[in-house]
Amino acid sequence: MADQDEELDLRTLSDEELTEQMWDDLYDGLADEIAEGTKILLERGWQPYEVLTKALVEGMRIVGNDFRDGILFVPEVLLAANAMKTGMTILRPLLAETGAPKMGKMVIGTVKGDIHDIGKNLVSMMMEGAGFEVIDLGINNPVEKYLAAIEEHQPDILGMSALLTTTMPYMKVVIDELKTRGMRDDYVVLVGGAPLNEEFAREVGADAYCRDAAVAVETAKSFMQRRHNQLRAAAG
Ligand code: B1M
Repeated sequence: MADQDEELDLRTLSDEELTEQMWDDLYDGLADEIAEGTKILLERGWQPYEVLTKALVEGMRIVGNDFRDGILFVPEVLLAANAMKTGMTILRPLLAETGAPKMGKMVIGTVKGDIHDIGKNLVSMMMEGAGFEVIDLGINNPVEKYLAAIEEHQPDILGMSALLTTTMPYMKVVIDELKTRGMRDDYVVLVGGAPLNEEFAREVGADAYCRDAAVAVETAKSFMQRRHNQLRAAAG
């Protein structure tokens, strides 16, 4: 780790050293340094997605491990999350800049009782980048919020995120309500979050579990393709 008393010029570091320095800076919650590191990597020709995954997401994984092991606590993790968001703010327009035709519409939100939003925000960004219109409901969403957004925006896809084993069962509450109202088959339901897996997604009645943001994009695209094919077959 760099000597805290010395002013470290991030530009003098090699790509590998800079990436490792960014993991340290994320760990220390240094938002300005993360912003600078993100910009430097972009200037050096890194793809936005590469900066996101190799510098930011990997740094957050390290933070997550030490949080789990009781080395870091909530205030420190909040600072790390804030630093990560600073980097994501720079990457967001670049990831969304593909100019792809609109692929479909998605409503997404973190479920009730859960305030984790970094992963969901990443999914939103990547979906926008892939040409989806995204309506992001934020965190801590009760079933009523999802239903109101579905009614208002008529999306193709409903996405739900949960990071806690205590909140992930709430996804079933939302899906069951859609079933009760006879609306379940009108939408593709995709779920994600670190504690989930495919089996859980099947059990709660989702269409698919998405391991990460890239998988979410691929899964959403393939469901949209299927929808278009079905509509074409029905029309002709
Ligand atoms: Co929380 N936290 N946290 N936390 N936190 C975890 C989740 C935990 C695993 C840490 C640990 O113990 N190792 C643990 C959960 C344990 C469990 O349930 N078994 C935990 C805990 C216990 C808690 C509190 C209860 C701590 C406390 O208060 N004692 C508390 C709960 C608050 C609440 O929600 N009610 C809490 C609070 C917090 C902070 C506020 C400090 C902060 C959140 C800040 C924020 O999000 N704005 C925080 C953080 C940052 C974490 C860790 C360290 C990092 C999460 C993260 O952002 N990862 C996390 C440890 C970990 O996951 N390793 C942890 C980076 C992100 C890019 O990955 O979110 O997995 P992820 O998203 C991925 C995929 O999962 C997927 O794609 C994303 C991008 O590739 N994905 C989707 C996610 N959502 C999707 C939706 C989709 C598709 C894919 O829809 C289609």
